[in-house]
Amino acid sequence: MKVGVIGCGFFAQNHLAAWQAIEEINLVAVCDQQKKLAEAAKTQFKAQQAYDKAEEMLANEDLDFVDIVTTPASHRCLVELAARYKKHVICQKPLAPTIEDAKAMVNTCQLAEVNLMVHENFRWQGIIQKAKQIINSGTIGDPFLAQISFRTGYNVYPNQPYLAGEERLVLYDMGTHIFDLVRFYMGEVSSLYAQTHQVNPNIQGEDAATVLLHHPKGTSVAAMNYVSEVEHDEFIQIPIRIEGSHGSLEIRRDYQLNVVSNKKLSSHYVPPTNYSWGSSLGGAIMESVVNIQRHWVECLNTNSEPHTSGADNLKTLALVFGSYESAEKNIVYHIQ
Ligand code: NAD
Ligand code: 89V
Repeated sequence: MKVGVIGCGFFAQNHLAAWQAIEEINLVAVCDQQKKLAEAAKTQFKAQQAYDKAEEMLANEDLDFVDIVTTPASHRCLVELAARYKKHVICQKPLAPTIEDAKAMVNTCQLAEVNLMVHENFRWQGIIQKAKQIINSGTIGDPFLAQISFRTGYNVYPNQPYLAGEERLVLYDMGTHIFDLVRFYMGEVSSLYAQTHQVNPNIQGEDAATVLLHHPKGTSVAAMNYVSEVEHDEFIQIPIRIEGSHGSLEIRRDYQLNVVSNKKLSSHYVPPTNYSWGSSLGGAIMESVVNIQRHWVECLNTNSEPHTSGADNLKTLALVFGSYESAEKNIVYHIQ
């Protein structure tokens, strides 16, 4: 399968390394409006061509799909460009700055009959998948409470300077991941209540948020921030605790997954698969990127819908934008 990658900045290094490792993939072209980044990616990841204009790449190359790893403001025009060229398309999270943009993108891809997957990688970490398998096996019974958090003092701004200027920060950048996990484990949400704070005075947006989410048969508590100074900073692991009618499970630091069922404890050590090239964000991220990109290849081979298709991701984005509305108006927000 022939891929062209658009955006060769910070996070694209992980996509590119993963494409290089997937046997079925031929990295035909890379594109970045900063030509030197495209040239560097071409050399490092052995692509055949480098471009600084996405349309030129699409017009010149015979691609099976494009992979968009730019920041969100450009996502809509690039996804719609790919759809115009009838290319299947992967797009990084957050899919778009507004729900209207996101719906339009999903609609355009449906009309063009191309697949759209949001590169929502967190659920593809091995330990997160293992916890899901345990829940599906019925070991802890029916889940009624989930606590999912991402609270870190890790300085995200040197790698991603644009985050400091975002008027909407942690719910938008990190909430997309956390709400996807909420839906993955607990199903759809009927209403939510959110509170946000800006703790760091040197940035534009909210950097701390806590959200209570109501499901038809349970509750989730999602907490996220980019400011907590704690003894064990778990960046980029995600502590999760899920309680069910017959037991509970907990993802703890150092890749420990503890399960209590019928009063018995079993402990599993689920470290990420270690890829030789690594990732500046850690092994769990690299593993999740390889896994989601393999999933995409399998979906194209079997003509099936990716788990985090554009249409699926609209439900995650509804929680992101609903949380902002809840926090701004101090109301319970009901999901339509
Ligand atoms: P970045 O700014 O480092 O890289 C984006 C690149 O896209 C830049 O080099 C820019 O020149 C290029 N670009 C922008 N518009 C373009 C266009 N129209 N045509 C060609 N090139 C264009 O940003 P980043 O930190 O790599 O973030 C990219 C995306 O990845 C964001 O959506 C971000 O949320 C996401 N991200 C995800 C994770 C994760 O763990 N899943 C981590 C970091 C970033
Ligand atoms: O996942 C992300 O989008 C990143 C980070 C994990 C650092 O928040 O912005």
